[in-house]
Amino acid sequence: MATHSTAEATSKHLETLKKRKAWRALQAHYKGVRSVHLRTLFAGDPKRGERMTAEAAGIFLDYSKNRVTDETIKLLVQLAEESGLRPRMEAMFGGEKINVTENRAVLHVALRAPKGASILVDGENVVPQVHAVLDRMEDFSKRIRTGEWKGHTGKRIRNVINIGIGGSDLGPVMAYEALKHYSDRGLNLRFVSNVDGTDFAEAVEGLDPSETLFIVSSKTFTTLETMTNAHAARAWLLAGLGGDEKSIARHFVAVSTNAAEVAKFGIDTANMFGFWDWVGGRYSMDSAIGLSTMAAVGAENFRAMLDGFHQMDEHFRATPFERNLPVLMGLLGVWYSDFFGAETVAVLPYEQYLKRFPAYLQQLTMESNGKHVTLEGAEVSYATGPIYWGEPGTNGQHSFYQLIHQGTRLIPCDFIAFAKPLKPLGRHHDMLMANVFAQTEALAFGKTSEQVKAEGTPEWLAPHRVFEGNRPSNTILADRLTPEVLGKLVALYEHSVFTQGVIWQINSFDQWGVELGKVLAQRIVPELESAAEPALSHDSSTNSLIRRYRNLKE
Ligand code: G6Q
Repeated sequence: MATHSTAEATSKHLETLKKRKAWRALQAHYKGVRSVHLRTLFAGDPKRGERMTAEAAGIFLDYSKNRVTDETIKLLVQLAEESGLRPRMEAMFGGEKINVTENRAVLHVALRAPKGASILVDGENVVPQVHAVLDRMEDFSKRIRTGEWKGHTGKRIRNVINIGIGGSDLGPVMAYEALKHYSDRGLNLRFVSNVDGTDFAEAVEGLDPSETLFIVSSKTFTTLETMTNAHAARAWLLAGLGGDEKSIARHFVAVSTNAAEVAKFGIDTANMFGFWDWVGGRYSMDSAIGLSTMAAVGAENFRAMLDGFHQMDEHFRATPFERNLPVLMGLLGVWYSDFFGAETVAVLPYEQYLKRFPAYLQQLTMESNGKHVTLEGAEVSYATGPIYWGEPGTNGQHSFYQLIHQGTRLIPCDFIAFAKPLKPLGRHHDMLMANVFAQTEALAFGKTSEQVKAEGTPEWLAPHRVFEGNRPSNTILADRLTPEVLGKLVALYEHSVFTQGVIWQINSFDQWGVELGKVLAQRIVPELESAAEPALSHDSSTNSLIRRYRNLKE
């Protein structure tokens, strides 16, 4: 299925990961490093905290508080090289069909390529198409933001509701929250994703249909949840506007690759914003899927975000691995997952506006690298994508940090912080930042039994108050959360996920794991809805749950 050049680029790297020289060297090296304490590493190298850092495009990464030595980094970089990270990167940037199970190119990098760049897919330069859609998005957003676009009754649009799910929801929600500071507060943005009717009901609560515009965001325009919600929106609108079908054109626009289905729904395809099969859902927030983001923050800010993405793309593509932010972060993830057996990564943004960033990253990382077979379909014999989770600081400190500090599991943490607040308020920001630095310090260095006892703690209580430390973290520091910086941050994680996928030899760009449940649900719907008692042929648990539900439902 793969194109020849992709097959060539990958085949020589497809010997088992565990047989690679660097992997075997890392295994031996791990035995020497696993019990070395960060206290020792820092004591032995007073400049470690200055040395083990990297900076690109205004994003500073301090990785010194990781359980690594220079040798570890050297071997991990070697592993990336032996895994063919460089040619795989070039295959992606070059538009090769590296998503082999879906026979697609993977070109989110083209979405932020500057005008004039050339990226070929099947011999065609896609960059002009990208910019043509961006220009249309800009025109539309301007009309919404200035009030030029009127609803069916001539009223100005005050509410924009994005209907989408997964990649057509999480990015827009995250970006809207992240960039709220830059948004037009006269426009009320809401999001509907869940097929749970409550989501829709709450999203339209208190809204006037004559002032409301729906953006139906769906690459396929066939997704059950999105179509169900879009039809609910249609009915809500028509009920509010006296049933006039003509109102649909003024209150619905679509973001999709499927013009036929968009037209069937009744949306004028003149109000459809397209993208392409080489944009994966979870990599699409910078495509037309970002239309709600652009409506909220304006085209200039959206383009600044794209520029930020692009700067990180360039850094990823051009920088030697040992100074390459996404590569370093990706490799550290491999080190903890595959050698230390860490099962999760905590992402801890110390910026309230990034409150949905961990949720966004969960899809990006876990849908991409939650795979158990290699590109060639062989079962892997090592751990792949870890579980990502997190909450904004400092809230997490008063809940789950206990386990990170004193629990029995190793949880590598990414702390994300900004030098300048968007909403300066008294001493708040210094307090927030003091907590970032204090947490990484406490995690790394802990508090010994001697220190605890020296404070006069009774013997029996001392073990409870000891922090063993040696808990690794990255600190990611940037100047301020701007649209540009948001683009850089997302691209940083996108490419870190890519790096890991290459090492693990998996396809980070398909998502077959979400299919089975969807198919089974479609089969069960009529069994729940039929008036006559259906003949059920599931297992005994599923059968009896369905019967119980049928008996209980209204
Ligand atoms: C993302 C996935 C998935 C997808 C949704 C929505 O990478 O493919 O989360 O985005 O299932 O799909 P549609 O945009 O086609 O409605």
